[in-house]
Amino acid sequence: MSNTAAKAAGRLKRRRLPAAGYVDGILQGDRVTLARAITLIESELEADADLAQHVLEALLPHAGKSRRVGITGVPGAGKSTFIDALGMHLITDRGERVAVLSVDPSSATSKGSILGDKTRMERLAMDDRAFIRPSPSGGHLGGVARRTRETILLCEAAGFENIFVETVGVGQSEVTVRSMTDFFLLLMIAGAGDELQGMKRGIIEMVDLVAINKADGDNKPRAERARVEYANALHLLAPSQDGWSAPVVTCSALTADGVSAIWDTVLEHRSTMEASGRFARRRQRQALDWMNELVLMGLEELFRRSPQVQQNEPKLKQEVLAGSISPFAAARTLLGIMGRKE
Ligand SMILES: Nc1nc2c(ncn2[C@@H]2O[C@H](COP(=O)(O)OP(=O)(O)O)[C@@H](O)[C@H]2O)c(=O)[nH]1
Ligand SMILES: [Mg+2]
Repeated sequence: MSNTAAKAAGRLKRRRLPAAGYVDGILQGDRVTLARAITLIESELEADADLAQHVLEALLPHAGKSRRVGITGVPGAGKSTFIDALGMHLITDRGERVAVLSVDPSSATSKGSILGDKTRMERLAMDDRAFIRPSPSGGHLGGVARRTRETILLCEAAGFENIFVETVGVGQSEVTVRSMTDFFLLLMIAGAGDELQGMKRGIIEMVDLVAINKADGDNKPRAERARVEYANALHLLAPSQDGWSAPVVTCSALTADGVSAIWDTVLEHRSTMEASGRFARRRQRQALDWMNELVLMGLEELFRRSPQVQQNEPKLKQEVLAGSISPFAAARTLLGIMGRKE
C-alpha cells in the first residue's frame, strides 16, 4: 500500500459511525462494530465523548445479563491459559459466547503481555464465539477501570453471556476488578510464595474461589498439599462472608482438569447469591461505585480544563517547591478559582 493510501485507510478506520451504526451493529452481535465502539469509548478526544455517551445510554437497557468473572494471580500463574480452557468449555460444551478483557495498569509492560496473552489464548483468539480485548496501555487505573466497566456493558449488549476480566496481581487493580465482577477467582501456584500471591495482602478477603493451578504431572502432589494448606489458611483469614465461603481447589489449565468443576462452582455461587438477594445488592453497590468514580473523574477533568487552573497552577507549583506557600494553601487556591469565569 502506498503511503497516501495507508493514511487514507487510517483515516477511514478512525472515522466515526453515527450512533445508530454502533448500537445496531452491537445489538446484532457484530464483533467488528463492538471493537470500534470500544475504541470510541477509549478515545481521549473531547469530541468523541458525546457520541460515546449516546451509544452507552442506548445500550444500557440491553446490558447486565452476563456472568462477570474476575480472574487474578501473579504473572505466570496461568490466567490466560486458564481462560482459554474455560472459554473453550463454555463455547463447545455449553454453546455460549465469551468475552475476555484485561486490566493492566502497568503501561510499560502491557504491550508485551497483550502479545503473550493472544498466544496463550490460542483457541479463543481463533474462535468467532470469543472476543478478546486487552486494556488500553497507559493511563492511570481510574481511567482503565472506567473503560473496562463500559466495555463490559458493550460486550453484554452484544450478547456475550460470559465476561472474563483478567488482571495482574498488583494490588489496587484487584480491588477495582472485584468492584465490577460477580465472582472473583484467585489463581495460585504451589510454592511461589504466599505473600507474593496475595494470601495476606487483603486479596484473600475478596475472593470467591482459590484455584491452585498446574496440578498436573509431577506437580500434582505439591498442588494438592498447597490446596490443603491454603484451605486451612483461608479458613482463618477469611471466614465465610456474604453467605459464601471460598472453596480451595486444584486444577490444570493445561489439561483442563478441574476447569469445568470450577465453572459449576461459579454457577452455584450465582444461584446462591440470587436466592438470598445478595446478587442484586452486589450489582447495586457496583452501580453506585461506578457513579462515584464517574463523578470524581468528571471533577478532575473540569479541574484540568479550567483556564484559571491552567493559568495559575505553574506559579503555585513553583511556590510550593520554594516553600513560600503551603501545599494546603495552594490546593485551596486552585480549587477556589477553578470554577471562576475569569
Ligand atoms: N504445567 C502447566 N503449565 C501451565 C498451566 N497453566 C499455564 N501454564 C504455563 O504457565 C505459563 C504462564 O501461563 P499464562 O497463562 O501466560 O499465565 P498468566 O501470566 O497468569 O496469564 C505458560 O508457559 C503456560 O503454558 C498448567 O495448568 N499446567
Ligand atoms: Mg496473562
